[in-house]
Amino acid sequence: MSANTKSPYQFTVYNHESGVNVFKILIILNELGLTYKEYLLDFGKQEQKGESYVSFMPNGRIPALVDHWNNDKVVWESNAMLKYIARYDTEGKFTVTDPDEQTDMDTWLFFQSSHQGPYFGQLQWFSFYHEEPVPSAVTRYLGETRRILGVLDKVLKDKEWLVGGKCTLADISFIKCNEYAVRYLLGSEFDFAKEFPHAARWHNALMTRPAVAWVFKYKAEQDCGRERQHVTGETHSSFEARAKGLQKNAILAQAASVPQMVEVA
Ligand SMILES: N[C@@H](CCC(=O)N[C@@H](CS)C(=O)NCC(=O)O)C(=O)O
Repeated sequence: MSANTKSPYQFTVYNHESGVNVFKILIILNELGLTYKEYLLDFGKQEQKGESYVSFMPNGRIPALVDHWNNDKVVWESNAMLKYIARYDTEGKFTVTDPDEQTDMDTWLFFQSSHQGPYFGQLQWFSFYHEEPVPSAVTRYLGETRRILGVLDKVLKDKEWLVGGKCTLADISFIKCNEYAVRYLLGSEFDFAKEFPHAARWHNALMTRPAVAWVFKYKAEQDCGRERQHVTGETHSSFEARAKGLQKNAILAQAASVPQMVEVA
């Protein structure tokens, strides 16, 4: 990659229609009004494992970020990306200055990437995608998912946000996996507000932020229902055929308006 200081947008965000960890990246970029363009990798062609992508993203996964206004600096691991992007949060809207609070923010970012992300992800895998049923794995990860929501609920009992009395990178890092767990992983009987009232109040406050609402709406259009395939039972080929046109429209709409955030009604 070569430096491209002339790029009209600052970042390229490597993404996939179904990407989960990319939500937080799009959210912070929109919250801060930073300019970006997405590059959608084709997982069907295993582009994420291809030589050209892996040459700068050794883990062969999404998301990844290239900062064209900083010598095409590459950043990956979504929470490292959040912290990198926060360099451009000149007003410190989503960061904290007190060193102890900075450590607390890092603690939550590490907890998210070492606990919430992997455990919720394994619950998704064993609930919907693993070839043969493994009930003990589902039980294990269901227990962990509830336990993690319990940890959040407990700390949020006495405070509105995780760190520093305001919404920070730490809060943003949890949004998408919690939303997915509440909507799909924990089943239709699950009552978030009843079981984890403090975590539910915090999550709902995050979801109503305009940038968050915009990213969820935008990603729903981009994803075109892929996330719901396991619920609707739609076959892969029928999905691909239906999604092609819709995705094209969503991407064209986005290309026409990058890098702004549109108002969500
Ligand atoms: N810890 C990583 C997780 C990255 C990750 O698991 N990405 C998934 C999609 S959300 C992926 O690229 N899967 C495709 C693959 O494994 O080939 C992060 O937070 O960025």
